[in-house]
Amino acid sequence: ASSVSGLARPTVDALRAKILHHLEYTLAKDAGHSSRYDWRMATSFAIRDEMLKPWFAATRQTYDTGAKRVYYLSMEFLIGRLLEDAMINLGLHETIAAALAAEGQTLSDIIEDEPDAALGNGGLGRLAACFLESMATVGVPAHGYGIRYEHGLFRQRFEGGQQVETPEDWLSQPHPWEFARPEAAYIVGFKGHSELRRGKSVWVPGETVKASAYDTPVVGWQGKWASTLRLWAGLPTTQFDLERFNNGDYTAAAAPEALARTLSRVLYPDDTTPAGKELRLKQEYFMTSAALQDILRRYQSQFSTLADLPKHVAIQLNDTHPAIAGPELMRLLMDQHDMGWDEAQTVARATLGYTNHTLLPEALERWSTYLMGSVLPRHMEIIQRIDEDHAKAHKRPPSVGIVQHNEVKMGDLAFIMSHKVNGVSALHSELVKETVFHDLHKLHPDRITNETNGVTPRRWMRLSNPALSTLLDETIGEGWTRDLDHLKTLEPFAQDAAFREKFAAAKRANKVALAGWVQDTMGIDINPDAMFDIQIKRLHEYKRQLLNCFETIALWHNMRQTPDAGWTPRVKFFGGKSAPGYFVAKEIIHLINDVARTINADPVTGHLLKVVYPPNYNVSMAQRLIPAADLSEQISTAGKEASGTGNMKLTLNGALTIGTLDGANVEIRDLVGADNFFLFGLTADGVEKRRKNINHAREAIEDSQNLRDVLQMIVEGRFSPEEPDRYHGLVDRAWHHDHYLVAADFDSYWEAQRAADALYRTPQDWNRKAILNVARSGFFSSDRTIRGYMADIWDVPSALKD
Ligand code: DL6
Repeated sequence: ASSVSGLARPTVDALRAKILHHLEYTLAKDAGHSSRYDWRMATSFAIRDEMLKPWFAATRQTYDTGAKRVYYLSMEFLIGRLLEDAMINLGLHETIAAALAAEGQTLSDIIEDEPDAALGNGGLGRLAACFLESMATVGVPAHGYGIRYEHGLFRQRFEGGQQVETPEDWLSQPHPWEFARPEAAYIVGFKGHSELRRGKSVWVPGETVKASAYDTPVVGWQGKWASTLRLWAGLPTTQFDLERFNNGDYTAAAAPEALARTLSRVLYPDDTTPAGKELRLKQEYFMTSAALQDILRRYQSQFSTLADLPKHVAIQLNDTHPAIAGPELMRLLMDQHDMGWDEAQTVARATLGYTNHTLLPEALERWSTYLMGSVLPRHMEIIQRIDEDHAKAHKRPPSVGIVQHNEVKMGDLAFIMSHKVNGVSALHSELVKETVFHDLHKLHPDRITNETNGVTPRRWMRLSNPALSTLLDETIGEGWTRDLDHLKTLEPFAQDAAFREKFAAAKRANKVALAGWVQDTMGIDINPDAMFDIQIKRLHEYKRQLLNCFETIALWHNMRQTPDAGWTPRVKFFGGKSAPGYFVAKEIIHLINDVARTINADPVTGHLLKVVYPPNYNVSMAQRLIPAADLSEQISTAGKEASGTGNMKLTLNGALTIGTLDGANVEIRDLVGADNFFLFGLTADGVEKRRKNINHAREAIEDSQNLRDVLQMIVEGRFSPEEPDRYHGLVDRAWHHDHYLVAADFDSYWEAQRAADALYRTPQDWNRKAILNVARSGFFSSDRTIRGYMADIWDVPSALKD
């Protein structure tokens, strides 16, 4: 068997020659007349060549050893830029920089030229991207399956402070990392009907499309292993209608292609509400069916008995979006491979695992039985029979049932068809048992498990924070990059004044760089010695950007009244997009921008407070903001944030957290120590209790002079003088429909913020705590998370020898 081992690294000259070769022979460009795009493409191809060795070796070893494979099915992969990530994992960063410099090119300019691959909305998609990299680092034979959306997450800009969406077009330039695999193509059907032929159900689809594969290799740290991201594009199954075209009916001739391409045209721009629309269901089935057909084809090329599928294959469902995998795998096993019902169900369940990422009831998908029955008639039959079987096998309460009130509950389907169901933080997994899957958990008490999320330290430290990475290397060695637990050895340095100074210098350098970027791109002058207070995430009511915005207003108001009261200067950063149709979230964006405009123009507080909301937050912007953060805002209503991963990235990069006991904040606080975390707010239990008092918001507002002042200023049009009643609706909701308990938590948040202010004024203490945050954040590596899935869910060992 071939084995995957360390890489022989090319020299500067060899890489320079490779880049020139690609410039000439792949791009047909002369070095003297090449644009930045040409240099980026040539550099990417040169790096891609280096990825092939570990990729081939990992593939060969997996075939040769018959190792068990993991398939991660996800409608989202928020991968961001790939060039720098690949260079860093292959250890080629300096070599490439030197090779390009020899050609008069600057690596950082070339890196900046790459568009972000934004095939995801937020945490769920970014987690999938971290997992692919961690599986490649830990040595898991793995494929990620998703959709090759032509338009990823929309671009956000602000017009008069309001979010405006424009299409994202990352594929308008060729994507250098992918390999088209036209030979890997599968027919996916929709609609039609199911009929009995010789006692067997047969689906006769009314529409078909072809799913065609594109592969992107993902190399792990030091190129010891690689995983594959296989994305599907929609193509027509019928040939181009030349006759129609020749008759001048160009639209009809192009219709089948347009229809098929619709499936991979756009990423669904929401991560919290079920689309309820046919296209979304079709997209989910398209990806899932193509992936399962591909998995079975690969399996059968190696093994003969489909009953052994779970011995060799583990399939993980990233949320309910691919939950149709249960009935689809059964359909393929029964209708195409003649397996019996019971065996197909047992095999499918033993193969599938399901990760739940939300407790928000509106985000647990449900499809009307009408839609499911018309788009996927055969699957509807299978779902109904799975449900009947489950009902027969268990004395279940009336609340349990996949099909209820003319709806298919995809969460229940995913649960029933998986051998393991996991939450994504300790608190979330417990709440999953108590709430969304309360009854199913009672029937299957061993099914729910926890795998706390993690983030890859390669991208989220080594790539994005070279200043701190270098300091870590010098202080504790480079081992942390592969084993983030090594950070523990940093702990004693928190007491070392000389180290604290170096640590502070690294943070300051990152802040200076961010301040320069803010000045260049937004024309806002900010003080790098002010506290950088950062809230970056999707705009959602439960994440409570509104609470932060109210506190900003209160702070400004207080500063104006006593500008000489020794305030800690702050810069409040916001970053994030709202779903296009989410009115309330868009209104909050508008308010934050109006508040920023007002505060940033105030000469009285200019040296004390600034508000910065750069548009179009994405992975690359996160890489810029996170290393420069002093304070990490993790302020969701307790019980609502499943885990969070931004909270982990910020902790790892030495920010202190101000947060509620929600999601993975709980574990962060336990690990870094309660003294090194600014806690505030109601607990998940407390939230439930407080909601029972229907006057909770009014009472809290009446008790808080600060909050009353804030609401008064907003309602008077202080931040929107051109339209004084702009936020009347928002203020009315704050008084009467405060579902996320902004008012109830306001005073406690204010106090915690003032504690942060006080600590920041003694930098020795702040830095000591920040260092302890870094030193104790090793647990939040996605390598640890992946090892958890391998042991608890997939039953897969590492393919790497060491
Ligand atoms: O597990 C990844 C990520 C968590 O860190 C976030 O807390 C959670 O909100 C997010 N969930 C989703 C699912 N939304 N829907 N559907 O994005 O998952």
